[in-house]
Amino acid sequence: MKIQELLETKLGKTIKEASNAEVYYALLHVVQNMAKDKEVPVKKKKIYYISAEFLIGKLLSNNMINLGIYDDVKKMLAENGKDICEIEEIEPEPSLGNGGLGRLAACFLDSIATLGLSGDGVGLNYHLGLFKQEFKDELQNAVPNPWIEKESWLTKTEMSYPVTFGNLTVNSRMYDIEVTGYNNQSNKLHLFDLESVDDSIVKEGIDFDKEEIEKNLTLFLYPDDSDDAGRLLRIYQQYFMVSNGAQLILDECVARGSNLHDLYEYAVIQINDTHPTMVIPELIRLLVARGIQMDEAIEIVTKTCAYTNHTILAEALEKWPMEYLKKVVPQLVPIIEILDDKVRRKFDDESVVIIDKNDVVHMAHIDIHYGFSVNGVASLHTEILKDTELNAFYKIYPEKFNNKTNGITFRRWLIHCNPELTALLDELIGTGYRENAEELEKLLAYKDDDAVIEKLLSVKGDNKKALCDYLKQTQNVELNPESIFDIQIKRLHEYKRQQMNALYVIHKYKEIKAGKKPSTPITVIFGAKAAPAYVIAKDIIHLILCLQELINNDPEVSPYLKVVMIENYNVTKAEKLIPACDISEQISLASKEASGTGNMKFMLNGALTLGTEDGANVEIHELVGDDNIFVFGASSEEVIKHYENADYVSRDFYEKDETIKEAVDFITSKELLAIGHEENLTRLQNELLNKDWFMTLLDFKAYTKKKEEALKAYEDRKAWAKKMIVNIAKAGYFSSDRTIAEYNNDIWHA
Ligand code: GL9
Repeated sequence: MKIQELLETKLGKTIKEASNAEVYYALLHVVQNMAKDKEVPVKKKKIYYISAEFLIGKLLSNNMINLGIYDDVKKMLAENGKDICEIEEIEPEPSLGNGGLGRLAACFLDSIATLGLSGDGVGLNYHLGLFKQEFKDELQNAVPNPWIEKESWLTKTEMSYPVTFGNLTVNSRMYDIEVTGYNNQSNKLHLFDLESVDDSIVKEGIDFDKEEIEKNLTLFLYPDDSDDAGRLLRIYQQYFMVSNGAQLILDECVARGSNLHDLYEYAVIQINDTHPTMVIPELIRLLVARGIQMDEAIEIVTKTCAYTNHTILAEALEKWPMEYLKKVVPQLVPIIEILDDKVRRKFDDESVVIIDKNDVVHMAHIDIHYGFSVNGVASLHTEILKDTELNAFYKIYPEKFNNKTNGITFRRWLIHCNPELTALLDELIGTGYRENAEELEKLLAYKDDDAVIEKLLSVKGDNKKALCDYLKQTQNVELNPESIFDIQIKRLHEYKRQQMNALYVIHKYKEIKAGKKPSTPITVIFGAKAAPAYVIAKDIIHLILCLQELINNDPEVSPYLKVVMIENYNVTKAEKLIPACDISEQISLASKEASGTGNMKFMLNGALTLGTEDGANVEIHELVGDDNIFVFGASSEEVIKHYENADYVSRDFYEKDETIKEAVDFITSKELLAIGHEENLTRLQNELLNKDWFMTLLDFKAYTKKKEEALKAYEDRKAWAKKMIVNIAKAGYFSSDRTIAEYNNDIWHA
């Protein structure tokens, strides 16, 4: 049956007569069923990608693109008076992730299916998501983000497992989301949930009783962990996720013919950061319960599990006090003790133990000793892991360490979000790049073609206009599409240095006030959520919102400079921002950003990177060459030395440099204090002066200098467009299809 007929049968009326919402839900069902028909039975080995986050974004258009029906449906809807963009707006965005790590997991599922591999995601079904960000009084306000509707992409399954915490046993419920591959089979994302969860316990903002585990277990991703109850809740969540995952994996492998002694021939489990680490002792426990000897169980699990490290920041290398584990998962404690004991017998090195002398359990150490692969997510990051952070482990297990530079799916981050650029590429180089991303290189042939340059600039211009319209509608801000769009969108964290960009804005504001006007107006756009317990991150948002208020309402300045902080930045907003960007801000302190993936999305959409030699920026730089990127700042070696010698003193930079001093002083100027709160602004200023742990002032001068260079380069439109072409042409390397092919060749062998 044709899609129109299927839809109209489902609707019980014609598409013309139906509302946008009715069409959306009817399409959802039709597309969901088409995806289900594409599921291919597994041969033997299956990949299980287990992760606390899956930042999947809206699914309708993505699935239609992957199923190859998007263009037809769009046309058919238009013929019936319906605009596909308006129908997309109806879909709520699933709120199952926070940042790059979660979005990476989503891109990976897309590529696993696209490459025809059999691989499912395993995670949790958070009812209220991360949180929804609202701005009030120039401050971030966190409220619940309910996203699950009666009819949704989630399919309730028959699967349910018992999970025991101390003396409480709960029964889970598994929900599935179809994961479509581009022109290929589909896999599944399994999200575990608890039917007794009750959102009505959420009172003020996102506050709730953290001890009511049966009611709160799957309410929020990353519940506040600033107290004991919050930290315990995170362990409850993690164990719930991995115990369900482990039971599912064993059942499926047995059903496929495994005798469990050969589990590793039927399953490979990729552990996404340390949140799912307890899957290792849990699997060991379950194997022993099914009659396998402890030593053999440990060996089987070690051959089945592989670990990806996503950060060198201590906050994500989780460590749990043994007393917490004794409370939540007493059944794992004897196993973790055995794992620790084996390590202690083999290695006389306190830095690699599992349970340290303070009775704290190092989750990453479990992954490294009892997994067969450890990978970083960009070349520089993997080198830093080997040389410094995980050096003691690298010496023990050099063969386990490998790099897998991150990637992004071009289906969402080009074909879907930038149809105009996609059409231009199709016209110039054919459609082969859609399946073989390296074919984008063919675009290089057009570097000196004036007609192509003209078209490319006009596509960018159209995308900027579309963003202006969207922001006018959603945030009531008026932007100039002829200005330079300088965009920094990512989680808010001091290491990512949104505060350095804000100091630049101050610097520019002061210059304009003093009569030095930029020849092309500049629009600086930020989008970021701050963890609700991260005080300085929220102060940085406050500063940006105050600057937005001050600058946009100053008739002397606003024709030349505008500042916008996007409210509730998410995947859907990223899809509108990235195609419209000129300058991609990737300004983390070198050594701190493991990879970054936004940097890749911007490059692919023809933005030029202004960045430090950090994470995958290093690889972008190598690919495009010095002339097509703006690189600045201290190197990772210098930064690591500063930390080792503890010799960075931010106040010295402040005292020695007038520009820095002026910008930092302005944070508590009468202009900003008239708009914002003294407490927040003073606290942030003091942090920069007395601590500045991520060395903002160290790189500030180099940053402003490089940014001026980029702004100047923008004036020569033709030369700029050539740089855009090189960036797009070289972005093929960053397809997640390449990354997943590497995971499969080197680690999974599925
Ligand atoms: C992150 C890194 O900070 C990013 O640099 C990296 O690109 C991604 C994906 O590998 O992983 N590590 C990490 O803990 N997060 C990352 O984004 N955090 C969250 O997403 C919460």
